[in-house]
Amino acid sequence: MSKPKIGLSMLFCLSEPFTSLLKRLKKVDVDYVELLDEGLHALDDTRVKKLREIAEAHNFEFMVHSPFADINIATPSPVLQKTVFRRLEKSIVHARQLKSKLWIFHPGLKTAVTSFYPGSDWELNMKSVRRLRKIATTHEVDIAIENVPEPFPFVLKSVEDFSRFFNEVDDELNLVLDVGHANINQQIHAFITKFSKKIVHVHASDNKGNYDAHLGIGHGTVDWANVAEALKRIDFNGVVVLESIKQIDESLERLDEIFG
Ligand SMILES: [Mn+2]
Repeated sequence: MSKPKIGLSMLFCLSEPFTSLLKRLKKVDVDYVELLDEGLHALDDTRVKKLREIAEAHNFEFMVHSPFADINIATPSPVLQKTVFRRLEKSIVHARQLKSKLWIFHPGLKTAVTSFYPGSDWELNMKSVRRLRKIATTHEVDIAIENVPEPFPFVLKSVEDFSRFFNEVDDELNLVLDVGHANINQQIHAFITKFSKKIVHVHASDNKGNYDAHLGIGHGTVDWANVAEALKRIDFNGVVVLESIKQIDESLERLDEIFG
């Protein structure tokens, strides 16, 4: 069985300007880089061109994490829905131009009016996911949905939520397993077992089970040897992307040891 490939999310430098991201990319020592189309690193045509040049020169492949700040695919507001989709489609187009292996997105969120319209959040989320799938198919980009952490009001968080979701979504949508997020739900193994055929990509960061701290690998309560064992059991052969915001070099080494 092939061992998981290790990648690096540039989340740890999201507070730095785009020029600094470019400098860092010239020095990374991984085969896969996950970019965040967000904040100071939001993509545009000029940036995509520069990123492609670096990726070709340094021989790595990109994955793109969709915008996530104030992006709610389950918004009940038609005008916001329109804006959100304009933004997300632009992101998918840029992912395509970057030859991105995958475009990763979060489920929608409940709002202040959700309780007045029971079930509407679920329906809106489902409708938007189908719409995203269509857009992604048009642009020939692979997309996958990520499990997200407590205490945020996402429509889908637990294994139970995702089971119902995947049963209803009636297509081949896959899952990005965020180990740190699942650690907060205490469902790491439940996610891996239940969605053994769906997990195509893994986000790795540590935390102490209380909040999504994105700590270095080994600095929280995640039992990484166990995670590696479980992923081996399901024949996972996607990329394990480091999503810590501290101890980057040390965490990359640890991932190499754990998954190597
Ligand atoms: Mn993540």
